[in-house]
Amino acid sequence: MTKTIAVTGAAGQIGYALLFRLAAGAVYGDEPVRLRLLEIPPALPALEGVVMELDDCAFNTLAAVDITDDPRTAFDGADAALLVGARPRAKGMERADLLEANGAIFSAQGKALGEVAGSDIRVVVTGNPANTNALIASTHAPDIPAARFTALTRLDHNRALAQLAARAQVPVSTIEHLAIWGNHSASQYPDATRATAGGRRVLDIIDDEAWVREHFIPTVAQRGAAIIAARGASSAASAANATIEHLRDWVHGTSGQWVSMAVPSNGEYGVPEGLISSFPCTVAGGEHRIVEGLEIDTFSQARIDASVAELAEEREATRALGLL
Ligand code: NAX
Repeated sequence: MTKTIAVTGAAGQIGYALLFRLAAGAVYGDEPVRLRLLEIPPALPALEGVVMELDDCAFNTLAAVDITDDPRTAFDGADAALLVGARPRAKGMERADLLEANGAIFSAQGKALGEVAGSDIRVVVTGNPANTNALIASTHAPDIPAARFTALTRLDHNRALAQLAARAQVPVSTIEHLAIWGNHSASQYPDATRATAGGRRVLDIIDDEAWVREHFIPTVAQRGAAIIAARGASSAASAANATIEHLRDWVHGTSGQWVSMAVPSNGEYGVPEGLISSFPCTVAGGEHRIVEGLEIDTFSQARIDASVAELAEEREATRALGLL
């Protein structure tokens, strides 16, 4: 059966790296996909050009492409919604201004999702501030279970995997039990304490405690800024890749492997209920589950608490603006 994937901000740079892979079957394999692309009116002409290129790929798996500036049209009957488009922080913009601008976008999109999305909808928010944008959208779609709203920390997870694999000189594919906790921001906590490669503890292989605190954690947390400095533009292909992996694993499952996803807290690990925070998760039967019962050391708990405090502040600021 044809799967409908809605993508917002489709004419942007992540959109350009995302759409061709979605059309080629990166999430649903051989099942045909219909892409519903949402943009603001000034970006629709550019989006038409992207659609011409999609046509010119003649993908066997691409059943249809529709473009629109109306969220209700974009989300109608959607199986998945990738919310990539967001208002970037402009010069001189305060955090409250940013939250307000994005709050307007994500409350309208949440409402539209609640009204018209398919009954099995899965929402992945990539647009920043991703965790809080997901919370705003979820709040405005009370008829969709909160667990169907998630935010992207898979890019942070993949960045951490790459750093660990390079330092331990092991293939990326052998590393398990890595986790990103908290907010998709510089306060996030990339946690390698339980990571293993081929059954061995990665930190034992690396055998350099200072490296974790002085190199690994800041490199992962600041990677987005390093890419902007080098490329003159923010991460796009890697963000698109992570968005696809997040949705693909949510649909198909992780066979017991941990992945990092920002999902609504039920109070796990001291994260206040309702905050959309990153946790180690597994997916089975189309449902994500937070990995429970882990013993968290003092250093890790302090780092988790600090990132979660930032999320709680964003929630308060959003409430103060009347967006929740
Ligand atoms: P671009 O500025 O290239 O594209 C964003 C697109 O969104 C634009 O075409 C714009 O017209 C559109 N847009 C704005 N408001 C919209 C609305 N109300 N409805 C539909 N479309 C709308 O940004 P890009 O580099 O593609 O990044 C998109 C978002 O991803 C940004 O918020 C960015 O901060 C965020 N990122 C998140 C990452 C993550 O790991 N969670 C990593 C990469 C990226 O920084």
